[in-house]
Amino acid sequence: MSLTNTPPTAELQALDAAHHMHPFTANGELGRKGARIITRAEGVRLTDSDGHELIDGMAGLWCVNIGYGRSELAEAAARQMRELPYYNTFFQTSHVPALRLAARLAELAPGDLNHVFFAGSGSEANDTNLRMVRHYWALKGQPERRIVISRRNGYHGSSMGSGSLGGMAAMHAQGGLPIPDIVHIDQPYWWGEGGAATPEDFGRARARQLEETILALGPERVAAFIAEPVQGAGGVIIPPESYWPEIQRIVDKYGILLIADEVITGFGRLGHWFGSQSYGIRPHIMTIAKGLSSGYQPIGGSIVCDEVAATIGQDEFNHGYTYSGHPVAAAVALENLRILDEEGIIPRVRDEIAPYLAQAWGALADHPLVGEAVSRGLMGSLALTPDKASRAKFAADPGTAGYICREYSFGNDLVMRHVGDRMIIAPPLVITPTDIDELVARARKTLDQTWAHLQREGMLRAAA
Ligand code: PXG
Repeated sequence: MSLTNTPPTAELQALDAAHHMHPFTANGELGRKGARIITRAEGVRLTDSDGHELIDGMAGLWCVNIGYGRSELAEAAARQMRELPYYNTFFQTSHVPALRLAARLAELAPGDLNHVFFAGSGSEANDTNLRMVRHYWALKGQPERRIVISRRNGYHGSSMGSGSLGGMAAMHAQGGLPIPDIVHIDQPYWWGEGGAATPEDFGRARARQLEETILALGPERVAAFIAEPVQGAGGVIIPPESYWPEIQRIVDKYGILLIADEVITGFGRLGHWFGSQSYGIRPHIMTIAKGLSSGYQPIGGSIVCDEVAATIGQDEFNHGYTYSGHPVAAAVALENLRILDEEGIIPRVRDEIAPYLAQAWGALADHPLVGEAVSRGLMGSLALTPDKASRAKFAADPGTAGYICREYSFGNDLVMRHVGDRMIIAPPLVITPTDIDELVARARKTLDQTWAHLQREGMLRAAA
């Protein structure tokens, strides 16, 4: 039964398979299987073309912070389209939505992060950051400071620059990435890589790789370090508490710029406006996108500190996008920020919803398939393992068990993603305790089915 007036699913899938190239997808295989077609959404729930209702455990792609169906944002967009649908901010012009949004972001951002360079996405914003930090050092008379240090299994976008900043091996394997002068260090992933060390010792050791790398390269060649406060696309990797204070110490000691990629952690996901506030990090630049507009419009940007902005402002910065500060996107973002603020969504996440999720999601750790069940704010993950005690990986190729689990999850009307053999969630911030109970119940059923499947297929074996 279709709840909408859309054509039958098979017809839509055939059109999709014939003409639509999906991102991060083996399109031939998807074409044979047929994509799930999402037609409507409200609150934390999606409806597909067959009328199934799913809980969206991923807030779209980590972005629909205020939930679906907020007509105020549609009205803000329509109003702005009638008044001024487009104008640019190049060549000595400005417009009201962009300047108001910049001013609002300066108000919300911590410290002296008072200046905003707009982009259309997180990838574009990180490309801006890469050029901005190198140009900053050139203007400071240190043009040899070009290297940006980032992390393996970090994610910063999909363009040549941002994909190079990211540390995704599968991305680097295609199309000639990374570009020069980007150096990757290891991630603070204790469960997967910490061995016998305590989480705290391991977190400190991984942070000290930054110092070792700066010293090996020569501090005079290092421009910046970029990292996500909590790695999202890498599998919701929550760093040990020792990690960020040590990173901050090192960044301060060598005077390099710190870029916090807040594309996922910004706008309430960790119970503060920005993840940096949750960890006490003091970045010089923050990358933003996604939750800035709750995904209702494509918009991103860089929030830049006084000193970097003043230095960049000495010269013409030869950089910008047609849609930098797009008026419709900016108007929608402003309305989204108003709702986040006036409805007290972020303090509710911090004081009520995140602790509730931590307890309900954390309880999945008793499942035989689950090595750890962790969350921070409204980002959560499970490590699937054939042997909890030894934190073992599966003998099967990485991601095989995770993919099976994801398929059961979709079958149970829960959008839960897999990254390798980690299962991840990042629901809309407006999720209620009742919805969380439902989400966790579906996740548990999914784990039971996955465990039975793996047992049946003889796949509960640890890698040698
Ligand atoms: N930084 C971070 C931390 C991100 O998570 C980007 C930058 C790039 O943003 P744009 O708007 O250019 O996509 C992201 C995006 C996944 C997945 O598989 C995650 C993202 C994008 C696509 C897929 O979890 N994050």
